[in-house]
Amino acid sequence: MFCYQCQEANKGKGCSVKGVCGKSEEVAKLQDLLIYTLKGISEIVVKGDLDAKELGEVNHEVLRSLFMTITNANFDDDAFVQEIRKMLTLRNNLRDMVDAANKKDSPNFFQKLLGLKKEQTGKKVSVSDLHDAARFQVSSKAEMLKKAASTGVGVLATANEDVRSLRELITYGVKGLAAYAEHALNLGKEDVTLYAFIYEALAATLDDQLSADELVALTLKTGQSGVTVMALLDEANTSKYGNPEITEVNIGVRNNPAILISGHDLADLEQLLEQTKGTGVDVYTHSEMLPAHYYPAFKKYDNFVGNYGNAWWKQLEEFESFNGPILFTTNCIVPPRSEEVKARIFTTGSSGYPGCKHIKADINGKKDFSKIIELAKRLKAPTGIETGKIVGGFAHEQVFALADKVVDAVKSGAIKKFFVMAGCDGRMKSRGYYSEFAEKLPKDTVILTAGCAKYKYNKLDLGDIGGIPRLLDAGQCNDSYSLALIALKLKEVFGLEDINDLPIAYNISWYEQKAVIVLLALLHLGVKNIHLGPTLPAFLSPNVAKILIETFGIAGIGTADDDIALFMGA
Ligand code: SF4
Ligand code: SF3
Repeated sequence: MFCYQCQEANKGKGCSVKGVCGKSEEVAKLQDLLIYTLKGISEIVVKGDLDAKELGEVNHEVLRSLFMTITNANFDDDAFVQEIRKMLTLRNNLRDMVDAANKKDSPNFFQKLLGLKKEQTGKKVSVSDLHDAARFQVSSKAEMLKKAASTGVGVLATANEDVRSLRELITYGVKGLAAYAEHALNLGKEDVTLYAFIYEALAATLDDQLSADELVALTLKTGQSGVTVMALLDEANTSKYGNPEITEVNIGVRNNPAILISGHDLADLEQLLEQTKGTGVDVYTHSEMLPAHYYPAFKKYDNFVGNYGNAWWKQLEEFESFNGPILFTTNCIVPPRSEEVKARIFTTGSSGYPGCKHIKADINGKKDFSKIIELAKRLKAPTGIETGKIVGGFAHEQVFALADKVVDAVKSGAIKKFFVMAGCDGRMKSRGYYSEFAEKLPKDTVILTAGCAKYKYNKLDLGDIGGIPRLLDAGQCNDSYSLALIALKLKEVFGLEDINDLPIAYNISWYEQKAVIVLLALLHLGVKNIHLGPTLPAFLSPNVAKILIETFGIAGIGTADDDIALFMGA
């Protein structure tokens, strides 16, 4: 195996035996083969000139497959074997469609099934001209593992380190994009241009004719789709659940049995709250589900008690003391170390863990959480680990409502600078930098945050500036979109030409591939001089890193004191 897609890649280079995340060699290989299959599907769609609008099931399964390969989302080898089989069947059907169009005979079975007209079924492309990714065939798990280990499949299949770096940067951005698109889809919103882009991007990663410059251009285009998908998800969330508003969230516990819901999927949370209401079972959010408390629609549930614990990487201890069942809707799962805790973990959507019960949706998208609720009733109430409240809900509409106050504070000099500190948290000790940075920032600065990065400083007493809290939490990592809208609004209010003329500095922490799409989206919006830490991605080759540094002013981090001095212009 070789994987270097996340910030915790072994020795800052890559995991080659077992993932630091706990991913086994087998799962890593199956993930590689799944991605390879998706690349083959993408090539057929692109070369066959198939219209993504007509590919409903394929589009949705491609999102799901990509999401399954995001760091800490799914560790279940059987789930990957099944998904590879499913995607190979869909891939072969697409190939048949293109083949049938070539032969100019009547629509084949699958075309009829998809209700496609003859002229929609693609252009002439010979199957023998297609890449191996569009043609290989395996069926058993052993065959899959053998294929995955062959040259040509994994990350190292691309020999040139710069081309490899760009291909992987695009692929990881596409993974993040797919995750956000799946959340939007779960709320009934989709944008076919995003599917078309995913096919274009993944097909391009197989194309040896593309120059490094063309791949750089595609990387920036990935950022453009990142903005589109975050806007789509924002619309999906706010049209269904209302605009996030200033909210105090309880971090203590009550004395009822309870379920802890983790991950990012609000549609799953809604179903869980509906099914637990009136049962005597409480619901707590974990990690990235915290911002759900900010949405008006979830405030009507009396059993929606508060947020338990901290960022994902502290879950081993915190799940022990929670005592009740845990439902993962997405990443980040840490392999449980005791059978007792494992028996309390359930997964749904793209997440999975071997031996943990996985809850699937029926054809109407309905999920039956009764087994989790029944288990909760038999278990003890959570043991409190913290008390008090934290405040959040500063997504775009809430901040716009405070715009006059914010603008006055900037004009009077009460606020000197904003710091966007969005992104992810992680296990590395070096991330203590972010707590120190937040704590040491001058008192006339405001932090804008989103994502699980916030857990490094959201329980510090940072105070306020004339009633405006010094830490404004917009929400989940995808709500970084809100931070971009806030920046664009300030640019408009201050009549500036360039977003980079605002008194906003970007000090972003990353871990997994959703942070990659957020970063690319910010670059697309023209944001420059983003500092990225705690380390630059292992998948950036020196030359690709140089392009990002020279074109966009991307930089790493130093010490908190030095960086504050640098940002404040001392
Ligand atoms: Fe290593 Fe990260 Fe890949 Fe896991 S996801 S195998 S920790 S690089
Ligand atoms: Fe966190 Fe996994 Fe990235 Fe959504 S939950 S930000 S790391």
